[in-house]
Amino acid sequence: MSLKLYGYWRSSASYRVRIALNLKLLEYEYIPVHLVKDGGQQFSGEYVGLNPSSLVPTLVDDDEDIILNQSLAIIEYLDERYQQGTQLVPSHKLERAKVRTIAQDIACDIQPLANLRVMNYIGEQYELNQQQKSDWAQHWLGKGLRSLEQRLQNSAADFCFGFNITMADVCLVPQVYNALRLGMDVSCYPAINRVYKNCMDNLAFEHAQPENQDDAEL
Ligand SMILES: N[C@@H](CCC(=O)N[C@@H](CS)C(=O)NCC(=O)O)C(=O)O
Repeated sequence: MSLKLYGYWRSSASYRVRIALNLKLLEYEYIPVHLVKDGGQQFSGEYVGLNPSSLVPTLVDDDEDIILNQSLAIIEYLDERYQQGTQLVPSHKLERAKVRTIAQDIACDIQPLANLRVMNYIGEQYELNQQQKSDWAQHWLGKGLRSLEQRLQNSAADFCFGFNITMADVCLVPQVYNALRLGMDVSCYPAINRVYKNCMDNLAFEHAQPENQDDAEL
């Protein structure tokens, strides 16, 4: 198989790429990288050779001899290289810019603040307990979801942008998954909630769910 995805079942950035691969109808080999076991397999020499950032996901496309990190770059690469399946990034420049805005709101401004290495650092450095770390994550996630909800008022119907699935939805779903994992109530964000539910009715999203991965620990 020419496409290999290094990821972790609960990683929201890996989850984004799994959804995109499914929507593009692409087969791939999934190679789990356990973010906690053995002190974190993302720090192993073999993985660092592929991705010096020690973060998942990493996509390898043997056909093109390319190794990519950054979920948004991977998703755009897949969308441009493969015409099949759902078009994730619109061709029209204004629509494309809007889709990238929402995707980056999530991937650049929301998700990184509650990343494992950040949570570990604030926990150790400032001696925070589990509840305090969770409060931190919920604070930033709540702020992000509130602004996202406001933005979606102008664009969302069934999905973030009207009636077509885009990269924005691919990013939204894993972020909502994280919020639910933290016990947050997302029903107070009606547009986000509606889009999330519509996406979860789609098999491409369902099959990409963390609990449906081979490395899931249930
Ligand atoms: N901006 C990166 C973020 C990647 C990222 O933060 N990955 C997390 C999992 S969602 C990770 O590998 N964390 C491991 C760690 O913090 O040590 C992307 O979108 O791919």
